[in-house]
Amino acid sequence: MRLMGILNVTPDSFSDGGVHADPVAAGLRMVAEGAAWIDVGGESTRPGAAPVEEAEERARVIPVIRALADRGVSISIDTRHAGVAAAAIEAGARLVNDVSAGADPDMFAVVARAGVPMVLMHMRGTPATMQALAAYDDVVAEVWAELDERARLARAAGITELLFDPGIGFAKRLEHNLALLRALPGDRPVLLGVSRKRFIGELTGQDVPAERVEGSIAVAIRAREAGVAILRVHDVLATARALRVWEAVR
Ligand code: HH2
Repeated sequence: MRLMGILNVTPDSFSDGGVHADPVAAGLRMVAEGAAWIDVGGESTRPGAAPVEEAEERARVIPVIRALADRGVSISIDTRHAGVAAAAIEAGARLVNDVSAGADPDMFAVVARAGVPMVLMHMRGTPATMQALAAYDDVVAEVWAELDERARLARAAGITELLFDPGIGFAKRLEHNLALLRALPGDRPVLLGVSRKRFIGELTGQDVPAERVEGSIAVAIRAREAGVAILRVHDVLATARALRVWEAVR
């Protein structure tokens, strides 16, 4: 399992918004700590977050991507906007991570033309509306079926390499998140993001995201057991250390 370090270049992300005085240094540090990828994002997708103008998002992420890519770092661009994805790829990004799984009508074409892999994440609605849409009869079946439908469209547009993400915390309540984590599929490449998320706070009684590291690591071990390909984390060093011990014991 590879680790993907989260680098939010936003003023309002739920956990690390506004904290990186020097985002390039923060990205390089996560690589030194064991991250194989750095996921650069310029728009918060936390529940209820306000959308960002595309020009503003681009101005936030492109200089950081260029600086890190020039230093040989493998960059993923976390965006819902095809224009931002295109500019990020031009600046050196090698993976597109789209929490809307290609809702922008131009997204699949941009990714296909660039020939880079894409992460399709499950969500319903938008970050502003999603929590009201967290109603499922069979969350596991519905989430993976909805992702399969997005994958069909992505492949039809010419994208050949896909990763799948059940979208923990996106239009999901606690029981939905837990059901999806229990039933992670072993038959396809999965990218998972659970780091410091609200459901961990619900289980441990922690409102402050930075107090959710231990719970995040518990899920990291579950992800490793389930064969997850890439785990998206804030706490690279702590997660890498925990996994190293788990690997040795196993
Ligand atoms: N979670 C967040 C953002 N992007 N991408 C994928 N593929 N999977 C996730 O679970 C995921 C994601 C939300 O976390 P974060 O980036 O820390 O916060 P914010 O959206 O507030 O910037």
